[in-house]
Amino acid sequence: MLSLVNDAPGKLPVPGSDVRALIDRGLKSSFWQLRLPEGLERKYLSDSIEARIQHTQRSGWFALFVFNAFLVVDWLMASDVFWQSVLIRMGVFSPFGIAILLNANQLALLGRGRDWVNISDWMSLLSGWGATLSLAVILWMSHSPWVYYYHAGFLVIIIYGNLVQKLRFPFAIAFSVGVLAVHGVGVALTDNFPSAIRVSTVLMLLVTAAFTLVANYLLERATRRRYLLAQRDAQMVDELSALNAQLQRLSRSDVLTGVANRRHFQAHLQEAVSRTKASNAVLSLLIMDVDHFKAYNDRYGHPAGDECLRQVALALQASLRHPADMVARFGGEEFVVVMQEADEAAAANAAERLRQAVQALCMRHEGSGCSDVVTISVGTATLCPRGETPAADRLLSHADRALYEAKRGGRNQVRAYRDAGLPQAGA
Ligand code: GH3
Ligand code: MG
Ligand code: MG
Repeated sequence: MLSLVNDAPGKLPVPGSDVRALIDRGLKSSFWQLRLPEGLERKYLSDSIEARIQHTQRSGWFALFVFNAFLVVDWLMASDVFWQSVLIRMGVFSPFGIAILLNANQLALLGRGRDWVNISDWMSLLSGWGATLSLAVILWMSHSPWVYYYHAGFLVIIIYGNLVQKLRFPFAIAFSVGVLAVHGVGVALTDNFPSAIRVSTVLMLLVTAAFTLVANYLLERATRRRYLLAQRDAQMVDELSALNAQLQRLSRSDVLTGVANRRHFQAHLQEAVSRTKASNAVLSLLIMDVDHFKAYNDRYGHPAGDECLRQVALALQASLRHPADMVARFGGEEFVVVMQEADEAAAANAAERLRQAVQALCMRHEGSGCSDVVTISVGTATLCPRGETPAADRLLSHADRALYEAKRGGRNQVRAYRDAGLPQAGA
């Protein structure tokens, strides 16, 4: 199931809130609402932080390379301050950028899960501003006649921050405003800035900032929606598998008693028999039938009969010792137990224990011809790996024959089917 997280690694479900409803609310939110519903927002930030750090690092190394490659442009357009540019780009900004990129993971962990105070975003923002300031200082120092055209470099920086680095929208706004401000101050401080170039670069920068911010918003919104859809899918898969598991459980258990039903028993027996044959082991099957149950129903009524069957099933279940042994309702008032790796002696012991357990329930049965309480008769059969097929059916009919003998012998007793011939008295 999807759960909502505050801070990784702890997962905290939001009390009283239904995650599916939160996801649907997020998907239906208005165009202007970027933030996901409370709780989901934190989970989104927490889930996406690793991918964001990775993206920041990849695009950061690429940007650092481009930033230094712009020395070529410095050489062409601001050659009078070329060596200062080398110092600023390679000696000041690059070590700062490299240190951040190498430690991005550790730095990001500091701000993990704390929403806006996300170190990874702050680092990207500060690096972007750092690059902006570097360019501004180079332009401010240079007296080259081409330097006015070099203001187009701010466009590159804005496009990088808003579209390549994909700063989160609030950070993208702060970043764009910062670049515009630095550029504005730079233009104001530059003497004799030709007004045609000044107006056009300011306008171009403004429009570029506006367009890239719109694109940034749309990108972030699409990313968040994709996240919500993926969460909804995961949630649905979880719900379906839970339902499926529940259905499987239901399809395998008996409605009245809760123990395994006949279908499950048959599959289980087939499987157990195959395994037993393959491993040369032994397997025993016990069939139990409540004695004079028709009379019980007649005397105490059908609902009491149902309750009696429930109690018998519980007693049988509780009396099994090995976790792999399985009790199932075979039908009506008949139960079966599959005992893996149990030889004839173990089966006889278990059968007697089950018989006593039912008797010990002390459920009054005045109509019984063999006791004054509810009792069962048990027939057992053991499969030794001698390889005749179909073994499961044979085992069942053997156990049934032994049960028949137990009934014939007076009920409330155990009989075992012996391979050599006729059933004999059990334990
Ligand atoms: P025996 O000792 O030979 O086994 O006699 P019996 O009366 O137990 O056997 P019989 O086959 O004559 O009767 C079984 C009865 O079990 C008849 C049927 O009404 C009852 N029965 C079968 N399934 C259920 C059930 O789900 N609930 C209840 N209350 N009775 C059931
Ligand atoms: Mg019966
Ligand atoms: Mg019966």
